[in-house]
Amino acid sequence: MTDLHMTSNDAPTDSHSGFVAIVGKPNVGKSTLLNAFLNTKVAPTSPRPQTTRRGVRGIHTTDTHQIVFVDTPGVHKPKDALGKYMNQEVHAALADVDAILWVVDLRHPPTDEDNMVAHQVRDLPKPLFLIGNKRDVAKYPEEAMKLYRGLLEGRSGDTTELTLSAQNDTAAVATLREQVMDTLPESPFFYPRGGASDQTREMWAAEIIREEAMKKLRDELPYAVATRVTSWTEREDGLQRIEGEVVVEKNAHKGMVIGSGGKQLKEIGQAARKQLEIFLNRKVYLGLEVIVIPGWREDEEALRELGYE
Ligand SMILES: Nc1nc2c(ncn2[C@@H]2O[C@H](COP(=O)(O)OP(=O)(O)OP(=O)(O)O)[C@@H](O)[C@H]2O)c(=O)[nH]1
Ligand SMILES: [Mg+2]
Repeated sequence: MTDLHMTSNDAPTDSHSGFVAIVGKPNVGKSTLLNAFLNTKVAPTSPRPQTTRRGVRGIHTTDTHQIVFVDTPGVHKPKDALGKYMNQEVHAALADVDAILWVVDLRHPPTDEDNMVAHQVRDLPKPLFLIGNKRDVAKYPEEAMKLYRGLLEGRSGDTTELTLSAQNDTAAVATLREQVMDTLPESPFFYPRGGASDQTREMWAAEIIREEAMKKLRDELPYAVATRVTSWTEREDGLQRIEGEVVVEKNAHKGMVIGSGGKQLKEIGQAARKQLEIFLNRKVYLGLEVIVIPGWREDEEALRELGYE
């Protein structure tokens, strides 16, 4: 391979590259699958639906191929401006990609939300993978798969089907990644080698903090919270000093996030710090503050300010 000409972004001249959307209703395991494809944590995951809010790109590069996976928010009936933005992210991703991974949850039969996804993907003339996820905990995976397959009836393009566990099946995830790679068109690479994501480190860390907040908070609160990183400095001894904000909609929510004696905010901060330390492989100091931006979920300007644009 020594005589291959390299393009400016270090791809061989016969490279293949493209965008691949990961879509599906909330909570089916899209972000878990993205992280498994990349063997690292690019996107937040949690047991709560609607964890992902923006399309996050995760990049996998080999000698000759580059897949840009686009993780998307779960398709649902939007209740506010944030929800509308989330569904728009799915639309935008689907318009721009070379292949589509539709993830479904094998534990349950299809719902209206799966139907909404099926409508969006059925007639797109792109390779489609129907991925039955959570096979490890599904009682009737074959029966469920049959019902999901039924939602694609009449589709004319290529469809590949498989079932797996994004959480545990390392080998199946790697095989799927190879299959996806085979669908990519000839093209230069879109990103330099070495990067796993298109996010800044600040956006990524803010998502880890939000993941921990979503896991700990109850009722409506997980959905009323946004996070951002306001400063990140590196000390000479390598310690990463990160300051972040947890944004809530109302004054009444502030105390609920902080918890009595500050206990809950502390727990959120500790859990987020642990994750950051693991993935950065550095010591981290994480300072968190709770601030109020009234009604941010319905406020277009606030949404933009919080990175939802
Ligand atoms: N048992 C099991 N759980 C899984 C599997 N894949 C994902 N999960 C769990 O399912 C939950 C949702 O996973 P996510 O990856 O956040 O789902 P998502 O589709 O990205 O959800 P949204 O971002 O809300 O649309 C988490 O608690 C995951 O740990 C799997 O293969 N098996
Ligand atoms: Mg997600």
